[in-house]
Amino acid sequence: MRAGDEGEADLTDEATYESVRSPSRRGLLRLSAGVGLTAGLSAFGGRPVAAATGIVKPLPPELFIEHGTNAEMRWEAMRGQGYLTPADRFFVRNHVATPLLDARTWRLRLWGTGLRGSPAEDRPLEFSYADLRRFPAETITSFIECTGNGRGSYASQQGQEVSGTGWRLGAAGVAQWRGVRLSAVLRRAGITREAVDIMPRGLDADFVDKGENLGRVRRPLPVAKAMKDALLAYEMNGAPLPPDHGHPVRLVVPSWVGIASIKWLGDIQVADEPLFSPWNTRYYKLFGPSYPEEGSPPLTRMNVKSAFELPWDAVLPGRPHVLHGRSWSGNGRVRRVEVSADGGRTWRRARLQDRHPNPRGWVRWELPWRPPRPGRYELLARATDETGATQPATVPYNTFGYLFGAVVRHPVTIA
Ligand SMILES: Nc1nc2c(c(=O)[nH]1)N[C@H]1C(S)=C(S)[C@@H](COP(=O)(O)O)O[C@H]1N2
Ligand SMILES: [Mo]
Repeated sequence: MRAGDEGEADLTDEATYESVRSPSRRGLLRLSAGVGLTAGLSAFGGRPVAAATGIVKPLPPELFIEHGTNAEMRWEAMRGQGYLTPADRFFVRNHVATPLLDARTWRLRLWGTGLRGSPAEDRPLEFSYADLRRFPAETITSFIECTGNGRGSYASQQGQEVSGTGWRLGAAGVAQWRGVRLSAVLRRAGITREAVDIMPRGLDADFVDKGENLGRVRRPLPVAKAMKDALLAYEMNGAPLPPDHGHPVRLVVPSWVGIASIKWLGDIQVADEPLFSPWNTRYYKLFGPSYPEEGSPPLTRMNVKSAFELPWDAVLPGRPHVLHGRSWSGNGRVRRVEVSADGGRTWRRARLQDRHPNPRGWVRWELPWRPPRPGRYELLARATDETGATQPATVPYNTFGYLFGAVVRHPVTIA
């Protein structure tokens, strides 16, 4: 595969072409000033289709639930799939619209006081896409999960009103990511011992929250995590990164809150002092009566979660079933999954299908179930990870509804 050719392969696909949306085009026009742009309008015939989401890929209703600029995967779409979440059904979480960038003119810019010689923002070190592809490649399998995944359950299970997208559990997916270790690029760029934080920033348009322009999406990451296992990814599941997932290059920060995995990466500030942005001060911290006035520390690892590969409010025939699901944790491997079909009175151990689960991915599980009689049921799944962390019955409220790690009560009807 030749560097630089990849983006076009996706974008000439008829379905993708048809679904290109006007908000994306706005992002594209805005970026045409300084940053590498796609063949752009010509690649799309100059007449992108208007739509509300700003997402490029098709969002068929059997695979997705749309939430404004975001799209959640329906969990039944994982039934019969292998270990990985195919890109066509991987959730999309966009603060603004997907920009269309051209790998051929794209550059990654590194600057700041944590690099030798302290290159200034307007005189950065630059790496082209081809430069990155010349580094040794590495492949990792890792989940990306939105910090607010499961948020809808604060209202539906705990009666609490929280702000943000009311996701069920479909704001998570596992993919195989191929790219370059961030540590290799930071070393090549001359990272110093004094460096403490990096701040990766996306090339999507400025994020405006209730009229206030907060600039481009960017979130500080401690150098220790950056050097440990973060990846500059240019492929997802063996294909070039699709536009909605960060084409041409995104960061993948395994096990951490999804906001750390900055898409459409444009530049990285490397600093010898702590860095701040709204995404580690105002958002992605826990606020509320259970937390300090200034909020919890910025969130890092995701918590333990489980999901059934069933439609929400599924209607199932009254014969025996095999229930399928997946569980994952930002702390490492899931060791045990229990399922209850009687509201949590009795629990049965599910069979784990992945013998040596990937600590950064999920584990698939199954359990036979014979529904006793027709009617409404709530199916519960509770996972425990290798650190002993498990899913409680309830979680403390926080204003943004982050990290809903409690057992989710999945409604089904037996006909
Ligand atoms: N540049 C940029 N990067 C971003 C975002 C964004 O809006 N802009 N959203 C973040 C959030 S909140 C999440 S959960 C993940 C979602 O990744 P996905 O859309 O590939 O599933 O991307 C993160 N990276
Ligand atoms: Mo997110």
